[in-house]
Order: sequence, then C-alpha cells, then structure tokens
Amino acid sequence: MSEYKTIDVAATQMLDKAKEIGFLTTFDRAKAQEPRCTFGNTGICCRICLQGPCRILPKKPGGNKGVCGAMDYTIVARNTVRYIAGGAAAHSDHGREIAETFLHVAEGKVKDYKITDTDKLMRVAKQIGVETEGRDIMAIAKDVAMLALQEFAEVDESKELTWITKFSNETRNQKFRDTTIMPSGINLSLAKLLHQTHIGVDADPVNIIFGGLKAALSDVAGEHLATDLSDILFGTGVPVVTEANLGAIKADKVNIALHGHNPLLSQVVVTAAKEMQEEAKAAGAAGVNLVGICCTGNEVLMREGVPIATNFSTQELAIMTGAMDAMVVDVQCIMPSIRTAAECFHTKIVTTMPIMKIPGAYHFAFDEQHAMDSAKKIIRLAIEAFKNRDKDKVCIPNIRNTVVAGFSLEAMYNIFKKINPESPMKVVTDAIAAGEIKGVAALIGCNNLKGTHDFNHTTIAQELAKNDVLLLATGCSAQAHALAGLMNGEAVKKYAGEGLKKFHARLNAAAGLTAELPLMFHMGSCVDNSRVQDFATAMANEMGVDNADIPFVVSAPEAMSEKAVAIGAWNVAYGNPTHVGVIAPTVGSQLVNDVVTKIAEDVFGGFFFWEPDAHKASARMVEILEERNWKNAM
Ligand code: BF8
Ligand code: SF4
Repeated sequence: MSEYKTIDVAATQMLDKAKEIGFLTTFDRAKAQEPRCTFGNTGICCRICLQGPCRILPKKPGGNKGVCGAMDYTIVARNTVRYIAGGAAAHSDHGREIAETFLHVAEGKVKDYKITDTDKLMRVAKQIGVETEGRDIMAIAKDVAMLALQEFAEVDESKELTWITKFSNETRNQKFRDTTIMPSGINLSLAKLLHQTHIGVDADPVNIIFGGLKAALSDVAGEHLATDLSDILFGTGVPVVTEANLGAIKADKVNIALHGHNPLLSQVVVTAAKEMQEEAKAAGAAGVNLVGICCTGNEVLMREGVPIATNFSTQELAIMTGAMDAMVVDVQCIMPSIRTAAECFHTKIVTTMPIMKIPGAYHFAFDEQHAMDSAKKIIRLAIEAFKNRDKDKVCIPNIRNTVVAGFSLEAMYNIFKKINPESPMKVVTDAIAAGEIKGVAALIGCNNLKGTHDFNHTTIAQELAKNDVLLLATGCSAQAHALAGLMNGEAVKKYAGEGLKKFHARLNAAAGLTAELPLMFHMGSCVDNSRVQDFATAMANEMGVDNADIPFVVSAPEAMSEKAVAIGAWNVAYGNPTHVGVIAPTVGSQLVNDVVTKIAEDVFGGFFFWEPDAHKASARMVEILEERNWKNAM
C-alpha cells in the first residue's frame, strides 16, 4: 500500500513528484484538515443566521438548542436539505443552459450547433407530449425546448414537472403526489426550500426533509432534460473503445484536458481539435490529444471516445505530468488549486463560464454564438504553451487501461434487443428470475479523501461482481473503474461470478461488437444518473412491480458533492436502497438519521445506509438484493 491515500499507481507516482517539487496537493490538504470538528462532522453546527455558528452543547444550560431555539433535528435537517438545494441548482442550471442553446438551435440562431440525433428528438417529443406527426423537425425541437425551459419557470403549484411525470411510472408518480413532494417548477422548489430553511421558518424535521425531497425531484428533471437535450444536440452514446489513466497523456502531442460538467463548449473543442491537427504539427507536436477529467470527461468519452485522464481527487496530478498544455474547465468539481499546480509548469488553465473563474487563470467566456472561435483560440493557446514545455519536467506514468464505454440506455437496449427484440429489458429481468444474476447495482458519485481515493469504488465493484450483480456506473465512480482497468472484458474474466460471466457471454455473443463488453456499463456523467433511473424504472415496468420491489441498489462509495446528496435523496424517493461510503452529517440527530435510514423505507421503499467499510457495504448490498420483494410482488 502506498504512503498516499490512493490505490492508483499513476497517482502515486505523481504524488511522489509533487512531493519532490514541494507542491502540496489535495491529499496533503485533506491531512491538514484532520481532526475534523465533531459539530460540523455530525451536522449539528448551524450557520444559517449571523447569530451563529450555533452548536448543540447538551451539557450547558440552554446549550441544547441554537440561540433561536432550533433543536438538533431542525439544524441537521436544514443542513442536509441545503446540500440538496445546492446540488439540484448545479445540475439544473447545467440543464437550463443546454435548453437555452437547444432553443436557439431550433430557432436557427446559432451556427456551431445542430440537431444530431433526430430519432432521440422524436422519442423525447413523443414522451413529453409534443405533437410530431407531419411536423418540421425544428418546430418539434422548439416545442421541446420551450417545455424544457418551462420546467424552470413554472410557478403554478398545481402543475407537475413534465420530466418527472412522463419518465416515471404511475405508481411512483402517485407516491410523489401522496407525499406532497411532486414539484411543479424547478426554480420554485429550490427557492421554496431556501425559504423553508431560513431562520425561524420550518422547525419540523420531517417537513423539512419532504421539502428537500421535492427539490431532489427537481434535480431529476434538471438532470434528465440535460441528458436528453445533450444527446439530441451531440449524439447519444454508442459503445466506444478507448483508454484511461494518466498514460493517456501523450509526450509528443499537445495535451488538452477537458474538465468540469457542461458539454456545450467541450464538445465543440473536440470538433475543433479534429480540424487543427495540422496546426499542432506545424508547432512540432504529433497532433492534438484531448483527455477528460470528471463529468465533462465522461460526456466526451460517451460520445467521442475521448480517453479519461483521471477523476476528481487526482485532477491536480494530471498537471504534475509536466505534459498538460492546457486544462479547459467549465463548472463544478474543479479544484481552484489547479491554477497553483499549473504555476509549477507551463500549463494554461482556461476557465470558460461566467460563474466560474479562478484568479490568475485565462478566461475565454463561453458564448454560444462564437463557440467554435473560442474552441479554436483555446487550442491555439495550448499549442503556444506546448512550445514552452520544459521536456525535462515531463514525466508521464506509463499506465493506461482499456475502456469500453458509451452505454446510453439506447446502446444497452440495442444489445438486449438482439436477444429479445420485443422486450429488451426482459433480458435482464429473466436473468434475475433464473438466478443467474442477483440484481443490478449502480455505482455512482465522487471521490472523498476522508477515505482512500478509489479504494471503495473498486473494492465494491469487485465484490458485487463476484456475487453476480450486474453493474452500471456513472460519474467519478465510472472513472475510478476505468482507471483501475475494471471497465473492459478482461475484468469480467477476472472478477465476475459464474452467473454474471454467463450473462455477459450471452450478451457478447449477441452484441457482435469488436470489443468484449466490460465488467460494468458506463452510462455517463452524473446528470446521466437519469439514464440509470430509467433503467430501474424499465426493470420495474418489465417485472410488473413497484420500483421499491426490484432487486436494484445504488452505491456512492466515496460521495462528496452537494450534487451527490441530491442524487442520493431522489434515489431514496424512487425506492432505491442507497449506500453512502462516508458517514453522513445526519448522525448528529438520531431522529433525522432514523428518518433517512429507516422510516424512509416505510414511506418510499428506498433508504440510505452509511457504511465506510467497502467489504461490509458490499455484503449488505448483496443481502438487500436478496431481500427485495419482487418475487412476492410479481
Ligand atoms: O458530477 S462524481 S466529484 S465530477 S459530483 Fe464531481 Fe462527484 Fe465527480 Fe461529476 Ni458527480
Ligand atoms: Fe443559531 Fe438559529 Fe441562527 Fe442557526 S438559525 S445560527 S441555530 S440562531
């Protein structure tokens, strides 16, 4: 085991290099933060008003409540749902930006974007109730865009979010109505939640949590429409073979990392890079090489086969290779410290969104009217930087693993349909009914340096595979598996149990792809957890049972961001048992902790459980899959 908290060999090499040059990474900073404050760690520190921070100090007279009288349960509930508000705002604003550009494409106002996947446009239009018969594509697209934007603007509380009701089954929709968590407008539910959790508004923890769940469902709508509209604009993922880990950075090429979440600019950078290979060659490079980090990386991996450099916790280390000429970032999960790391080298950090700047970084404001111009300018900046690269400082770990990715739900259906053309999802549910596989697990979410980078992700994947659990993955979890060499056919041979091996063999025989199917199916970025939920809903529909009865579990083995909290919360509302590999800051209130880990199951069928130990967590997940009620409910 390395002296660093990572299992990634390439990362270990780069951490050695960081140490050598005296650069303190996120791994050092995580250490410096220990020991953590118990109040913050358990959720009983309130900073909602300026009288705070108030902590729960039960031994002091008057100390068992905040200055305003808020009890531990109110404070913990408020803190928790404010994470959801932050996460849902981030996902949804990403979705809204795509929808705005989508509208302008439909109106013929932008030249650098077009409708790429008309089949998906038709499917989405039909699903959300837009008339398609005999109509012009652009008119249909415009109606879809207007409906998407209306999801944000709706203030009539009697309305329901289209992207929830039309993509969930009726049982779940009714559950959302009965529990008063069906949102009407995305912005409205987020604003309401911030209002609800202002000082002196809601003190009832259960009511606060339900407000949080309503915001979490808004997050689903934001994610789902982001996925749908991105697919229509840029194409829906099909299986691709590429590679992952820092070895994807090439010493002889101009290397540009695409990092963040929103594909609007990065997708155009991919197109521009194809056109600008000669310019790079004229500068003495062998061409332009794009690599991805975090979810922007996942977006361009799914659609364009761009290799993965690394994931969240190790983003600074891509710069430590000394061969990263530019890192282009948009929004979310970008460490401000990449700029400091870049100062040790020739690397240019380019921010691109008006709400995301880093002091000292270049800023090329993204503007949909000039997306291609910006993309080309960025690539030229990288080419210039390449000329100043100090070859003596270049040290790229010789580590790269084959990755088979690109599994949109459509891509998976295309494979399943070769076995069962009428009912593709029956391929999965039949294998479950036959006992060949135990169920399905979605491995999602971030890195969190409270634990060891990528250890929980990869351990849980291996344990579940051994137990014949079919694996789906998104976000940094998917990247962890890719970096570690688990996202290819070899990994099936190494780690899958006998049943899962048979299942994969049948799919492989039918799929007729040039590469063998991987141990887990990479379904995309974190907004693409919408694809994962569609998978689960299709399973429930196929089995003819409620979502809460299907053998389906979710795990965020190293959850970190507010978005992960939002995703976890809606998974619970959808009936999914949801493992989180860090102890959540709900434990400061027994009541709130019991609501989200126990009572939630009575109401929604889904629940959270916190388990930092990867082996124990996997064992519990297998147990849960075996306990699920589908056999009795069918
Ligand atoms: O949206 S998994 S660290 S990169 S938040 Fe961020 Fe977490 Fe990675 Fe993607 Ni998702
Ligand atoms: Fe303290 Fe209440 Fe203000 Fe929170 S809202 S900081 S508990 S006074």
